[in-house]
Amino acid sequence: MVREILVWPHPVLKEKAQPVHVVDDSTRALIADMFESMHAADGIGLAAPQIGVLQQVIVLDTTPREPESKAIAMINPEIVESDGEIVYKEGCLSVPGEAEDVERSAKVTVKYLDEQGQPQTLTTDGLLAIAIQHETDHLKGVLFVDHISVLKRELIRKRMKKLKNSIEADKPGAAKSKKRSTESATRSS
Ligand code: QAP
Ligand code: CO
Repeated sequence: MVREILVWPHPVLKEKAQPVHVVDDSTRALIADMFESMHAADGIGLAAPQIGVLQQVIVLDTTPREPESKAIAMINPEIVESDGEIVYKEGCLSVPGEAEDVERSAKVTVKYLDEQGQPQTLTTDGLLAIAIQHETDHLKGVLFVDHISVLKRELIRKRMKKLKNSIEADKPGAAKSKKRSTESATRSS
């Protein structure tokens, strides 16, 4: 089932996710929903808090841009080693239409549980390493916008407010707010 992805600055995105104690069918159902929601939105990574679930679960699928990689789900991921530096223009499904340079480690080692509850260790670099850092940040209530300048963040905050207003205006029975949001869009352009 495709779930609604929360848009920053939704308060749930600032919360810390809790570890999963038992990996069972409900965990696997959550992971299936996360893959479905991420693919429907053309994303390469998604963390459970982005669909309002405060559990330490992330999904990654960088195959659209790195065909040699593979889709992967991680439960209770923990980065245990990082090396080097890389700057990459990151986006986020919770910050639609925005992208900014963020500095990350170039190479990471991550420990996690797989969908069977088995402990795994993965060392990787490239886009997957960036995605792992971006998604594990979400589990701590941290978004890429927390890594950029205050000025850039506040500009994005304004655009997200406008986006939210225009989405609400498009819902049935909201003719009045639609007019307001059209007016404000005209004034600022
Ligand atoms: C996180 O990001 C990430 O604004 C995943 O209009 C970012 O999937 C991992 C997306 C950078 C590695 C490098 C964003 C889709 C998807 C948008 C995403 C949009 C449509 C972002
Ligand atoms: Co994100």
